[in-house]
Amino acid sequence: TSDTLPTSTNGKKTYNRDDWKGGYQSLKQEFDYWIDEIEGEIPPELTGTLFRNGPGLLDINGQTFQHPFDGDGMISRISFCNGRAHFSNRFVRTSAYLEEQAAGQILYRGVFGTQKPGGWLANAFDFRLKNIANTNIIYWGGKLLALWEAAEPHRLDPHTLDTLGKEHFNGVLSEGEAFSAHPRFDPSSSRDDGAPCMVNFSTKAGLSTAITIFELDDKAQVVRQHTHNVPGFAFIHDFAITPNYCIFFQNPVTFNPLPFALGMRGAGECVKFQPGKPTRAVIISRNPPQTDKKNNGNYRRQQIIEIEAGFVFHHANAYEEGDEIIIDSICYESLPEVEPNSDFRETDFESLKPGQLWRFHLNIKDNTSRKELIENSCCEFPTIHPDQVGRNNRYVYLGTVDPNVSGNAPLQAFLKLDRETGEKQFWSAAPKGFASEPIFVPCDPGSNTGDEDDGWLLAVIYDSAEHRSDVVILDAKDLQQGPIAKLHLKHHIPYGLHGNFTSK
Ligand code: 3ON
Ligand code: FE
Repeated sequence: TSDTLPTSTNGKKTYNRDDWKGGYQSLKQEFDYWIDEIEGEIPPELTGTLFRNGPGLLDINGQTFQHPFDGDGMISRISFCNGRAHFSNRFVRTSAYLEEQAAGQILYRGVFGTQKPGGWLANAFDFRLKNIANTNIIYWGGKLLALWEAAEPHRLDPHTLDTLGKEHFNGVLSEGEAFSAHPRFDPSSSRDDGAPCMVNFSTKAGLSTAITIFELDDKAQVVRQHTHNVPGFAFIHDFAITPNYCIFFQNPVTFNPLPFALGMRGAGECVKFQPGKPTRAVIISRNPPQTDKKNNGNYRRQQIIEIEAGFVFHHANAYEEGDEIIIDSICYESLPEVEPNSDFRETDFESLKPGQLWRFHLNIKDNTSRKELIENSCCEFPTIHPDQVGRNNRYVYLGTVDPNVSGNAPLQAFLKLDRETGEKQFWSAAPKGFASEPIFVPCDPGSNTGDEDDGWLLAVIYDSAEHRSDVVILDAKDLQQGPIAKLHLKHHIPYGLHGNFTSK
């Protein structure tokens, strides 16, 4: 029953799977209200808007999606002003969302195994991609954009959250062209006289993979774009930047499109991890050729260093130090294959390998590398102070398991690591609370002490005891004291993926 928490050989079990499962129910309703159930106090200086994205639907009329990553994108918006907070959520009106809602059934295959009803015959040779806009949401250059890595962004109205259409950046992207869900924001770009710039990428995978890098100025105009070919198939979810480089990890995977073509599996389920095989760190210069002295040719410098990294989705940050690029990444020793008829709601967490935070030192002078384990506990969703992107960051914040867990389990806590002193701080929502990506919000510049951890950590917690979600505000200087405010929503928010805070 849900009152007793069974223990495992692997330390303590701090959750019940049935409790966890509740966070993967669809949220079909759209809300718009001032949050009035608040424990603690919202800091009056906290001003701005937290946008989050994630799968809001996990089924259509009871036809369940095979995997949460196939769920339609739903935007949650929490606005803070004068110590009050307003909540609103809207589904991204992608064309496929509208069609499927009108039909009341699944009409598209999903990348992660969702099939149209009717068996493989009904799915074979249907290569249409459903752009579900479910992975991230950014506000940049006056545009609010919902991102999904395999196709173009959807633009939304920041006030009404209405979907305005697909965004192609004045024809830079073609119809259906990929634009990753993990842009990085360079706080100060030397190519733009120190102005901030957004860097993103797309991949076009085949026998070799084309990686295109886009740099957008603060008006969301693409000001630089270059394409590079790397040998072999690549599945790249995230990347990292430094002032002079973009760094991609090409995971050791193979891709066999046959089961996808034949209607047996989703495209993402045809990606097979190759345990023990090296990862290729692909380092691409952000500078135009003429300033790249080490490169005599007329192409931008590109370098590949082989490392042992397992499988990587997310990077925390990267920076340059002498001849090295240092990059911190969440690595999985192995990645389980998704079985076609398995149900993600029955995930056996303990049988899976945890994601752990590793540091890689990539020596670009002699093409060597070394790695060190930074954090042994299972973690995901690393974040840092936005001003430290591409620079040496002292602090990293992560979603993690309860400190009593060794091994793999759902995220229930937040962890702050001090890379200078080695100090760790935790706050755990176990046993009933389940965590998601934390977002670091720097304090108002006026009240700034100048410390890198002067700010708040914002996150959505699913409270399984009440089957609703809370927005928690933690003091980033002191996670251990617990939330300084807990904002109780009137409903749950299905476990999300990524989001961003804007003070604009
Ligand atoms: O050949 C390509 C293979 C492929 C996988 C074709 C492709 C471009 C269509 C493709 C598509 C990839 C896509 C659409 C990836 C989408 C990923 C996504 C929506 C989310 C990834 C999330 C990653 C993590 C680590 C999430 C963690 C979640 C938790 C810890 C739970 O709260
Ligand atoms: Fe991601």
